[in-house]
Amino acid sequence: MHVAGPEAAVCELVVAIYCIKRKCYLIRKGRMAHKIARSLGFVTLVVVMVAAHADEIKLRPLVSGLSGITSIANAGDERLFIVEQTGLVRVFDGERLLDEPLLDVRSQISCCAERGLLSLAFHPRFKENGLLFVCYTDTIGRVTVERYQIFPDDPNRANESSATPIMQILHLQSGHNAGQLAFGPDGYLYVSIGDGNGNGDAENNAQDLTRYLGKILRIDVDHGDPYSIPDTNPFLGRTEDVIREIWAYGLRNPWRFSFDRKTGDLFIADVGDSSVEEIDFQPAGSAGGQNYGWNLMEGPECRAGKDCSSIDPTLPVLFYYHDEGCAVIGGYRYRGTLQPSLYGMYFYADYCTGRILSATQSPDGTWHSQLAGKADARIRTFGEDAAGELLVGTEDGTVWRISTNEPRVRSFRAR
Ligand SMILES: [Ca+2]
Repeated sequence: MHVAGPEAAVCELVVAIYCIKRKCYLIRKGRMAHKIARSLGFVTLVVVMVAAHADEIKLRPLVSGLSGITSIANAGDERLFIVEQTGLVRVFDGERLLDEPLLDVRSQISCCAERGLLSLAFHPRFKENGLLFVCYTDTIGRVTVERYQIFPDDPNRANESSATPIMQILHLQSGHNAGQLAFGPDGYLYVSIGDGNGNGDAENNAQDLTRYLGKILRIDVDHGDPYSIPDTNPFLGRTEDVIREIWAYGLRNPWRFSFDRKTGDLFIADVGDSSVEEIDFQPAGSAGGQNYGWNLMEGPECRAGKDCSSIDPTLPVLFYYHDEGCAVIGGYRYRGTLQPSLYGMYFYADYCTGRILSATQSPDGTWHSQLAGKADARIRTFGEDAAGELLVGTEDGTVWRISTNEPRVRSFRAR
């Protein structure tokens, strides 16, 4: 697969302009045009156009008119499943937005601010077993993971009577629910849970291995009732009373995380407190157990008044300060085929500024970001379609496709 470097974006269009008797002509045939014009004795002006940015992207609206979008998922086919924070999962079948939702949990949730219906993940063998998982804040404030099964004779409807609670974690504060679900390349379900409070994690949940909050959890939903703990979970062998579901800890509000569909690497976007937004990286094959530092550290720095010498933190690979935004929204590493110049880049965004950044890894292992584009609406989430093309979901209820130069695509509006 071709991996484009920054140089791939330099546009080598050369335009020759020549003038005869006050009439000017423009030849777009590149360097040859310039040569011909000059050989004829014309005065030429050569304009070399360089793309304004190495990998500038455009957002093309695909579906609009929905309510605030928190998550976009695919089930391995042409459909997109769009999660509305207020409790509906809407179905875009590739041609139109269906009137009937896949699922309606409006009566089961508390909403909104940072609560509500937060994400959706299809089982890796969804085509065979029809299982899907949602995460929402329930009416008493528990971050809840629930399993549903699709109707065998209606693949666009989940059977609400199949609802099976998987996990309910009490989370009394309205902020920092996180609530991302994603299956890893190991087939286990990963769940992100925020630190549970907005005051610098005053209860020290994120560093406490006896609490669920401020963590990424990993569970096996194919065994046990309702799940089992994978026997390779990092804290399984501890004799202390630790939460055995914990995969990684020291997180504040890991609102969105994703796996690289090609390599299995894990990218965690942890929303910062008063100063730093960060992206954490975990290579595929990691044994887990990373401490990402919160609430002793924020980004790469030890927080004022904290003693960071007691921990061995895994530092973020990317971070930015609040003069450039307010809250990081994690995206995906692009592995599609329609935008070859973007291949291998990790995309993420800032909620307040709408800035979309693309990150690449240097041969020495360090990561670097560049501005790739900007949304006029507040970005809540990214998504991937089945082919790995990237989508953006915004607070105004629009799903956008990320593209570079493709022609304008047809867009649809919810009724
Ligand atoms: Ca951190």
